[in-house]
Amino acid sequence: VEASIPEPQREAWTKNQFDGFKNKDEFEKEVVRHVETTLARSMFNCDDVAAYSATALAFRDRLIKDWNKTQQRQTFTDSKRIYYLSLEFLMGRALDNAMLNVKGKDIAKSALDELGFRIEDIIGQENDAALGNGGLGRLAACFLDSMASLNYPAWGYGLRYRYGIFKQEIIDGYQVEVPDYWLDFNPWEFPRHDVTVDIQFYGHVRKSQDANGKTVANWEGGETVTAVAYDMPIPGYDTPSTNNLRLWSSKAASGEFDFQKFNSGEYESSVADQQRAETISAVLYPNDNLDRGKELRLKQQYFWVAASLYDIVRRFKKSKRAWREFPDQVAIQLNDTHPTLAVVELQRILIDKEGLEWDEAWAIVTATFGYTNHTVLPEALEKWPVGLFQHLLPRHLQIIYDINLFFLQSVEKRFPDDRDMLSRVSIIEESQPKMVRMAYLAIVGSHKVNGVAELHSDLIQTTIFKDFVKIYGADKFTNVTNGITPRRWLHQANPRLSELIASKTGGYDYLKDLTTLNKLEQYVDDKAFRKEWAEIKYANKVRLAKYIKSTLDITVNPAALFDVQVKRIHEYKRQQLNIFGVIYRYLQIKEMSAEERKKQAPRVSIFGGKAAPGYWMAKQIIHLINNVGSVVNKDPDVGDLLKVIFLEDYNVSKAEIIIPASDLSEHISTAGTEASGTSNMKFVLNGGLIIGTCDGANIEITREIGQENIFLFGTLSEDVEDLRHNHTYGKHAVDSGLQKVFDAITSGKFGDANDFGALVSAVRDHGDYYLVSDDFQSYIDTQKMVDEEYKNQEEWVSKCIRSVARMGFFSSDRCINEYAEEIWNIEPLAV
Ligand code: NTF
Repeated sequence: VEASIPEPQREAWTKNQFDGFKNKDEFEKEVVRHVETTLARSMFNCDDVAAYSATALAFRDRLIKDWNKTQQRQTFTDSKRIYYLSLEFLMGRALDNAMLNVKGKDIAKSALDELGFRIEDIIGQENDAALGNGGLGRLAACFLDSMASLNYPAWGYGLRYRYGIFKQEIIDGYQVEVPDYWLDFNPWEFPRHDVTVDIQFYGHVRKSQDANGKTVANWEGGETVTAVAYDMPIPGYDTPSTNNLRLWSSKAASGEFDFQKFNSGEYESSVADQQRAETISAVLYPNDNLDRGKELRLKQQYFWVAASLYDIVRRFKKSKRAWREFPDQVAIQLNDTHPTLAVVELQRILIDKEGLEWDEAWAIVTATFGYTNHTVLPEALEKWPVGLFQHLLPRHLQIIYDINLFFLQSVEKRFPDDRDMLSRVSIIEESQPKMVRMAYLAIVGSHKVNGVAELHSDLIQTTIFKDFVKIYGADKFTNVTNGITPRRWLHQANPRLSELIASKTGGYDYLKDLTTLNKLEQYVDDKAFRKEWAEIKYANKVRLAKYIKSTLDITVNPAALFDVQVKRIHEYKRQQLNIFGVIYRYLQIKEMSAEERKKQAPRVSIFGGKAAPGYWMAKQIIHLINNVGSVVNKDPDVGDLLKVIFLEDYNVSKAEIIIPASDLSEHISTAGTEASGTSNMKFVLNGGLIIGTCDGANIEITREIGQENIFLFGTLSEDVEDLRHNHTYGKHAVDSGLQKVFDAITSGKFGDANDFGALVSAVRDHGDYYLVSDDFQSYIDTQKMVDEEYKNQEEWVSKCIRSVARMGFFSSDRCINEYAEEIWNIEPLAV
């Protein structure tokens, strides 16, 4: 307000508004201007990188206009906002997305052409913003796209990691990790050096009496680190709404303390302080579905949460409303338990800083937060040692103890006869050492808890959070099945298919209401349409085949069935089942006569995905896949019948090439382990079929597209426990087909058998926790069905079209509307 221009001078501002380019010529002018002035280059030294930079800057200018307007409008109307707190945002590239969302890609394409560049090459220059591990981070990115596209006043809050998820190299069949320094040139972020928050760690709590004799807690001393805001514009599709993603970067607090150190000759230790501060936002933890409990991770969490809440509260206070109106203005969604400290921090602000009474404050807190659970895997549920909390966040630990005390008191009143209940639901686990159970804290501190697919939401209510359903009633728990943005995952990744769909459904409006895809169903029997459809799939496969040739120097036949499994490598996702199946197929081919071989359907098995650097078993799986590939791919008996490909460094931009090229994708987790999965949705939406287990969103995909259009197999989730029990008591013999696979591995056919001993014995000797042996036969049988059905291409393509037509439900727009209505109580605000 202090910086606003006085009335008489505003006219000069209004008449000089920058409007951005409106046509090709204006765009060209913008690009040339950026090359020559912003980048200080010329037509004599403009390479692809410079052309990318200038193009990005021109589109950025466009976005900023809408972004400013959107933010001004949100401030002016003082409407309720949703704040999405996520430690991961797996955004991928921004330029293509920005061009498509503002409908400027055609202009850019012809302009760049005239200036001497191919738009695909220019798009390819951008580094992925890879600030996430997998599904959880990509979901957050899809949500940002949907919130902006649906005009919800929404902000994302996260960390600005200097290093995103590592880059994966495959050397001699092994994964090697390379740091991902992605910030060299990032035109999409705006440093806000004026938006900073000082964050405190360690120290101690002093209690004193205020003027009214009330005890107040004061947290003082310790270390201070400064959070600096970096903002990224998030454009909506075909709307001026442009939301903000605010990422915090850490730097040393510039207090007098530093000065004294410099002056007193402690230069080195002063620089060391600086580095310690910068370490907080230096690196994304590379684990997917695993909690490792490192102190720096807890520091990251508090740093990010405290800065975000300070920002949110500061914004709320500008409106001068009463505190009890806070939940009418602010909704905060916790993406998993990573931001759960926000619950404690808001309670601390309200009672320690703003002087509210506990109960009044707590009512505000619980009305503000919602919590999304993304996993039931015990190793992924966050717990922090009480001692670490005491050391790092002493005041927060006190508040957690109080939250727990009041919670347990209320439980005891309602269930006086259930003696075990209190210890079961306590936020503090009475173990050695004692632990803070973050999921329980998140449940107690939120008004809604949701899972991410129907089966998963049922499972959390009947297993890990069962007691809380008894305590709070079923209404506090709900399901919001995940979704994906059709803008990136169809329109951007598969432009030709998008164009074909638009030509049949009446334009690109289907991108705003994905349920209108159902209009496609009437063309299933249209031969010409099917032919066009098949041609597009083939072209996408040719593109992937070229990519495989250029990166791995392996020739694959685009007419073969492309069978794809790309996702983080994890035992529960069972890439080992897939590769064992591939080995089985190979052994069968080897046994066949030349005549029999001719009848076989050729296949390319494509894998991709990163293993967490400390996950040894996952790395063994990668190694086995690569070794199998190097044997199979050069075996003359096999030829085109089978190729095994491991694509290096799977990420969002590679997914955009791989997914549209798949005929069959694998989503084969042990039933009950994959909370939802979202790539399953992407593959079907791009006209590929699925082989999968009855797990996560596969179940709802089946319900939507029909069971005749999906290849389901394997154990059901309700039977998993009994089967595991059988293994424990030795009541299971390894499947005979799988035994042949193991024999081949142990004979050294795929390299030193010792290398893969652990993979074999996990199944054979150590209880087969993921039920690979139990599901092997039905997996192989189902793959046989796939082979047969793929031979009938007309029927196969019909299935693909029908499936796509029925995928409307899986748009992240549907998903965000459900959150908005059921959890956030928030309305769209058109700009
Ligand atoms: C993941 N969870 C699940 O494993 C996926 O099934 C799901 O699709 C995504 O979340 C998004 O909901 C996690 O990454 C975590 F952190 F919870 F383990």
